[in-house]
Amino acid sequence: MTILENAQKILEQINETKDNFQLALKSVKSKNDLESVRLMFLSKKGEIQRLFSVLGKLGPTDRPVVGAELNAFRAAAQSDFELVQQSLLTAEKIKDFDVTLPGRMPIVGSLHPLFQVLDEIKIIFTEMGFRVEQGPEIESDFYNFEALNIPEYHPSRDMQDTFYLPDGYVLRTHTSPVQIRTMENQKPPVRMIAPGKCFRKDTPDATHSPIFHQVEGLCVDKGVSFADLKGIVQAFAQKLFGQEMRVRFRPSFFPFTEPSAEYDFSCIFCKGNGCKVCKKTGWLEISGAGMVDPAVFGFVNYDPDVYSGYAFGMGVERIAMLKYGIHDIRIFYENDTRFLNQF
Ligand code: FA5
Repeated sequence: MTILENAQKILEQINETKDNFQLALKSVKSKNDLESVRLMFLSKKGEIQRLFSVLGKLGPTDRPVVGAELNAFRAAAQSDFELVQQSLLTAEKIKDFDVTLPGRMPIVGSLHPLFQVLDEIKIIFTEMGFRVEQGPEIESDFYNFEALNIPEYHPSRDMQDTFYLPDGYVLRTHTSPVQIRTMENQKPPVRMIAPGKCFRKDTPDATHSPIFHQVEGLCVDKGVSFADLKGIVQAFAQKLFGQEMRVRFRPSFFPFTEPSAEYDFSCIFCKGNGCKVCKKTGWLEISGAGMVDPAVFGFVNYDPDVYSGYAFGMGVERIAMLKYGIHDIRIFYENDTRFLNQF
């Protein structure tokens, strides 16, 4: 037989072996079948190796051509073999799967209690006709202080211990700057609330945290009075806590309201008798409030002879503490899942 005839013959044998291999692989039903295919075709004494051993009989021109064909066949055969092996393993695993085993419970998260309360607050106020506004947490000195009638070097700046940032910026100490931003962009009447994060260099204790949340409220229109403020606060407190919740107003001072007040909700822990949380007063301080100072209207071009308004800034953590009977504000931020899972 000539060298050329030899090459032709080996190529035919390769094709024949390919067909036989595919047939054998298709009929595999078990691990044993698969092992027989491996032994017959892919092992050291198998068909493919036997074909390699006759390569030596070929001349230098044919050997690389047939060799390449044989290498490609071996690689393809190996990969087809592994595919069948994998599907057998998977089928076996499914067969071994114990459907009577108890399932693993997925860990389901829930909204943080603070945000649950915040959602309730938003619903109550939107139902009473207030829009929800937002402002930046990094605020300019102008919006956080100046436009709220708190000039530089004025002692009232010390009321809120501030985190100062470069270039005249601060971490906002309250949500009141959103009053200014809203009035700059809207003509009266205005009825808005602005929930958000605030930052102060306050030493953490049971009722103070350096990061906390407030909900600002602002209502400006013709003929708005302090009685409207008291009415809205009382309505809000009773919608959130029920009819038995009592509210008290105390005189206070804020540079951006005149007159100014603070209001407290009755302490639900001791029913007003005095305890550790309310510092024996029977009340928990919730908010600053007052009638918008005419000087503030000056910054936003509202005519104080035509319009009047009230504003308030409530502490959300304090409200959530009352709502859920929590004695220490710090627990909101500890990420303790034993606490969070209860909500
Ligand atoms: C203010 O922040 C004023 N901007 C509120 C205001 C708005 C007055 C509009 C008038 C008109 P004050 O510093 O009192 O006020 O804070 C308001 C409320 O935020 C407090 O009553 C309290 O509930 C909450 N609060 C203040 N500091 C903290 C703190 N460190 N941790 C938790 N809550 C706080």
